Amino acid sequence: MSNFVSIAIENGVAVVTIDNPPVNALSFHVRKPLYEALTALRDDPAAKAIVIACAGRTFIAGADITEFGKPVEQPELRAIIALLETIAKPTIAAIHGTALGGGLELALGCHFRVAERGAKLGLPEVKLGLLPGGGGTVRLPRLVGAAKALGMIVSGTPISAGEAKAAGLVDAVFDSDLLAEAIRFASEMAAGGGPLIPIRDRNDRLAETDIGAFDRQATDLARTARGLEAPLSCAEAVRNAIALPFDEALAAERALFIKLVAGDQSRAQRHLFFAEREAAKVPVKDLQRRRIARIGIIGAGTMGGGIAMAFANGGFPVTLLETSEEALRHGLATIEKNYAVSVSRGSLTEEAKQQRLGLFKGSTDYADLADCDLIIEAVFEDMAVKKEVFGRLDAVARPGAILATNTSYLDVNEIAASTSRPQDVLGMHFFSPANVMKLLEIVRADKTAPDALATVTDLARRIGKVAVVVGVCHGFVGNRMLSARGAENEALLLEGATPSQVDKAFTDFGWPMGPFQMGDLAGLDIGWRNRKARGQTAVIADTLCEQGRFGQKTGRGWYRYEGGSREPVADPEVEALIRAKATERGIAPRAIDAEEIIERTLYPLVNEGAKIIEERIAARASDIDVVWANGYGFPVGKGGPMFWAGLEGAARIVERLGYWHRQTGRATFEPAPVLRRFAETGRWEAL
Ligand code: 3H9
Repeated sequence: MSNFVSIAIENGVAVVTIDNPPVNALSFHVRKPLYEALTALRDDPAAKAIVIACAGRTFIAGADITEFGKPVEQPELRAIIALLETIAKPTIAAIHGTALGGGLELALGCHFRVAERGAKLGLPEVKLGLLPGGGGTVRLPRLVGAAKALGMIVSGTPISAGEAKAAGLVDAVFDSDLLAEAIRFASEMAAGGGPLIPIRDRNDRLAETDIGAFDRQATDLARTARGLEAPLSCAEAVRNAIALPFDEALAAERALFIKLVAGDQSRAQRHLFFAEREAAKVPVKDLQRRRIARIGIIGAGTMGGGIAMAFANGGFPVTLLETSEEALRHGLATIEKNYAVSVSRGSLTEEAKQQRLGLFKGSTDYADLADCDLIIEAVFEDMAVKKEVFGRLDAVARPGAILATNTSYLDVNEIAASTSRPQDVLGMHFFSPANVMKLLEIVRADKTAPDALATVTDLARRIGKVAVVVGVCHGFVGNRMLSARGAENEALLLEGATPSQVDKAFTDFGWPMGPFQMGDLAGLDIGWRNRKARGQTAVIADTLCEQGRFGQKTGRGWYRYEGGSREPVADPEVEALIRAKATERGIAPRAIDAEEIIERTLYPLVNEGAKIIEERIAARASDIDVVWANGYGFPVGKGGPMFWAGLEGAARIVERLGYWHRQTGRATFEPAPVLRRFAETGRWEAL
C-alpha cells in the first residue's frame, strides 16, 4: 500500500511490515501509511490478529530525529499508539535488532511483544536531551514497575531480550524465525480469546510501587545530572505515571517533551548525535578496506595494556610486545587484574574474561609481529625512541600492514619518514584508560594512504570507539586546544582566583571537574616533565612539583587529599604559595568572578578550535565537538565548544577576546579570522 508500509494477511494474521532503511525511523512517510493500515485492519474481519514487524536490520529505532524542531505532521506517533489501543483483536510487535524510543513506545501500544534472542529494547531519548514523548514514561512502568522503568528511562541504556522477558516487557523470546514465530503466537492469542487489556489499563505493577524508595532513587539520579534537564524531566514523568491518572500523566509527559525538544540542551545533544556519525565518514567512497585480523601492540604499560584490552574486547587477537619478560608478565598481570575487577563488579562473566584473556599472546621478539595486520606503538613519548621502534617495525611488519603510533603530541610525519613505507603509517591517539574512553583521534599524516585511513576508521567503530580524523600538529585537536584552555590558569591564580574557585566555575558550567582537580587526578609530574623537556616553566605548578606535590597519588597537589580520599580539600599552604608568587611579581590580588574565568579559559578554547579549522587540522567544526564531548568531558548539553560558541554568541566571544588581548597582549586572545567570520555568517569554515 506504500513503499514504506505493506500488509500481508496469512492464515487470518495480518502482518504490517515497515520498511524505511536504514533504521526504520518513524518518519512522516511511515506514520501516515501505518496509521491507514492499522485503521483498515481494525475493521477488516479477515484479520483476526495483527503483527507489526520491520524489514531490514532492525525494528523501529525511534522517531525520526531529523524531524525534531520542524512542525509536526499528523498523524503523530501518539495518535498511532492511541489507535492501536482501540483495536479489539490481538496486536503483536515482532522485534529484531533494536526497538528504541518511539519504536518501543509503539510496541507498548500493542497487547504483546515478542523478540528475537539478540534484540535490544530501550528508551534512549535522554541521550538526545529528551524524554520518551510517545507515552513511554507512562506505559513502561505499568509493565515493568516504576523502579525498573525509571532506571531504563533515566539511563537510556537498552536491555537485552532476555532481561526484557524477565522484567515482563516482552512476552516471548525466540532463537530464530521471528516472523513465523510471531505469526504463530498471534494465531494462538486470537484463538485463545483471552482478555485483551491495553497497557494503559494495567495498574497492578504501579500499585506495588514503594514511593519512598522511588523518590530516593530519583533523588540519587538527579545528583548525577550535572545541569542536564532531561534526566530530571524523565524522573518527573515516571513519578507522574505513579501519581496521576493515565491521561493526565500522558499530557504532562507531552508538555515536558515539547519543552525539552525546543531547548538548547536537546539541540546540542542532537547535534552531537549526528556529528559523531558524520565524523566516522571517510570522504573517499568505494575504497577497499585492508584486511585486519590480528593486532600487534608495542608496550604493555597503562596505555598499551588499555589499547590491547580495547581490541580484545572487540574480539581481536592481540600480540603484546615488551622489552623484557618481566615487563611483559607485569603488563599481562595488570590486564588480568582489570578483567577480574569487571567480573567482581558483575559487568563481565568469568567465561567472557577467560575468552578475552585467551586472545592475548605475549612476546619480547619483534619477529612475532610479522603476522599482525595493524601494529600500534605505545612506548615512551620521545621522538628518538619512537623512531627506533618504527625502524624495527619496518624490518619485520608484513607488506601492507598498518603501522600506528599512539603519540599524544609528536609529529607523525617525522615518525612516518623513519620507515620505508610512510603510506602505511598513521596516528591512533587513544585516551586513558584506553579500554574505557570512547574517543580515538586518528591522525592522518601527509603520506597516509586513504585506504589505510578508511580501514582504521571502520575498525574504530568495530571496537566501539568514536573516531575523529585529525591532521598533524602539536597535540592534534584535543591536547592542542587543552593547552589553549589552560594557558591562563596560573595567571588567574596570580591575579586573585583560587584553584577551588576556578574549578567551581567549571563544574557549574557542567564539566565533570575543573582543570586543577583534573591536574591532581592525572598527576602534576607529567606536565612538569613535559615542560622541562620543552624548556618551559609554570611558576606555581613547578614549585608544587619541587615540593613533591604530584596530586592525588602523593595525597597533595593543588589540593590536599586526606586519608587516601579522592575528595579535594582546599589547602591554605597552596593559597599562601600563590600569594607569595604574586607578591614576588608585584601583582595585587583582586576579585575574579566566574564570568571572567569562563572568558579567559573557554573563549581561548573556541579560538584555538577556529585556528584548527583554518589549518584544516579538523575537517569540520562538529568533529572538534565530538573530540571534546567524548574525550575531555565538555558538557554534552552544550554540544561541544564550537556548537556552544553559537549559543554563547560569537560576537560576544570576539569582543571579549579582543578586550583580553588588549589587556594582556597574549596571542591566545587574538580573535582568529575564522572566528570573526563565524560571528558574521554563523558558519564555521576555513577561509
Ligand atoms: C524518539 O523516539 C522520541 C519519541 O520518544 C517521541 C516522539 C514523539 N532518526 O547509528 P548508525 C541514522 S527519539 C533519524 O550509524 P548503527 C543515522 O544518523 C529517538 N535518523 O547505525 C545514520 O545516518 P547516516 C530515539 C537516524 O547500526 C543511520 O541512521 N531513538 C535515527 O550503528 C545509521 O545509524 C534513538 O535515539 C533516527 N532515530 O546503530 C536511537 N537513528 O547513515 C538512535 C539512526 O546518514 N539511533 N539514524 O549517517 C541509534 O542509536 C543507532 O542509530 C542504532 C543503529 C542503534 C539504531
